[in-house]
Amino acid sequence: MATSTFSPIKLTHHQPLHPNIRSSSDKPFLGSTHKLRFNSSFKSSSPSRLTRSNNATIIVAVSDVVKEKKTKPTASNSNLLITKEEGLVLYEDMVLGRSFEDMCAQMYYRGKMFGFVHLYNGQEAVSTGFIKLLKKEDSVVSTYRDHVHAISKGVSAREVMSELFGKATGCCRGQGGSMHMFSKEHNLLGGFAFIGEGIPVATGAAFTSKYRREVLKEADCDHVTCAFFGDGTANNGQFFECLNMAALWKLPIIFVVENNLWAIGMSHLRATSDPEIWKKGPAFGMPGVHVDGMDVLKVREVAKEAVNRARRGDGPTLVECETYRFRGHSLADPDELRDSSEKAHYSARDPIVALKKYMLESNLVKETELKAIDKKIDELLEDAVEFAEASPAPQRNQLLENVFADPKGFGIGPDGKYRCEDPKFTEGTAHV
Ligand SMILES: Cc1ncc(C[n+]2csc(CCOP(=O)(O)OP(=O)(O)O)c2C)c(N)n1
Ligand SMILES: [Mg+2]
Repeated sequence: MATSTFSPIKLTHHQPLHPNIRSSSDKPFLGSTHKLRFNSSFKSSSPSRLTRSNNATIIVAVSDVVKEKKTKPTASNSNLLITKEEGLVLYEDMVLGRSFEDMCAQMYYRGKMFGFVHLYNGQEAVSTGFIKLLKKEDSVVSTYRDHVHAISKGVSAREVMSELFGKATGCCRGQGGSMHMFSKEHNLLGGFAFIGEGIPVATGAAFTSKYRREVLKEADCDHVTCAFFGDGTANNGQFFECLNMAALWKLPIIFVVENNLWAIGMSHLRATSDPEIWKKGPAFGMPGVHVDGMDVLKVREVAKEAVNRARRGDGPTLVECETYRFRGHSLADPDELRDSSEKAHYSARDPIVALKKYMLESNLVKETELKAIDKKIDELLEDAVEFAEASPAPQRNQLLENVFADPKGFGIGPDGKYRCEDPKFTEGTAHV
């Protein structure tokens, strides 16, 4: 049994949680200053390592990686965590995500989109930190807060904006809308409106990769899946069922909890018996990691380890990213429940500002280079809006497509014939 190889969890520098369930602003929740680190015992569970790691402690949280690496005396820029090129990719992706959402808010308030729209502002370091490490063949499963995951995975801003406008050129031909971004081409396996719904889909995708590699003998199939979901969702039963299956079958999956401390208006501390979500990893026999989700470099370090672990065939990891959303739950939420001091605390830790500061202070880039990226993104988003605006609405009969795999699923009409055989039905003009 995989679980027998794990020894009890031992945390260092563990800060006790606030015992009360008052405002989470009383004290920083988990405190992103923890200095817990990956332990080498979790780097591989291949048989040889397993024997050696029997007495080792599974470590479960992270990481003042950036700070620690910076202090190492090395030549030139080699002490930095990223190269210039990597830094620019991260910066561009985060600014694109943020600016896309700001543009989306403008368009929503101008009546260009319908239904609920949930923005990702503030959480960009998580999407960018993980997804920019993935290959195209790797899968991402998101939630209803999915625009930025889609963009990080390579779906164009045009296609995402068009989808939001409900246009035929959207990534789901206008049939999905804000909460259901999907792209087969980019292995974006969906945004999901029901919380927790994506977790089993992600687990299935990870099972597919393992099945292809081990049963169908596709040796190069080392694809991994990242499942993103929130703190509130981590109280849902599907999460636990999938942790169990993923650990049992050593699936190549990373469960990424974006703990923004709130589930709509419900504080995480009030709703969860043990708010440290990462602890559930070791309980199921996989590493659990807590990371500062406002720091893209830290997220990326953790993500690298977890992705490599999955790719090597060593199994799943649970990563809890402590983050914050800078806007209300959805664009319909006046956001009156959260303390202004809490909001101020996290907005001072804006992940984009932090990365920019890091790159400038380490002389990795020049301000003009970053400004050029900002400008490029402004233009790209203007273009995305124009494209969405000018795109056609879907044909009415499209409503009947992609509902059932077998069109006979539409059933038999009052005339005793299959509805799908009536041309008016497929045109969308039949009375049903
Ligand atoms: C199965 C199900 N139950 C309830 C809801 C209503 N609901 C929508 S969002 C949400 C809170 C989710 O919070 P969290 O997982 O923390 O994600 P966040 O919105 O913070 O990103 C709930 C309960 C739902 N969408 N699906
Ligand atoms: Mg939440």
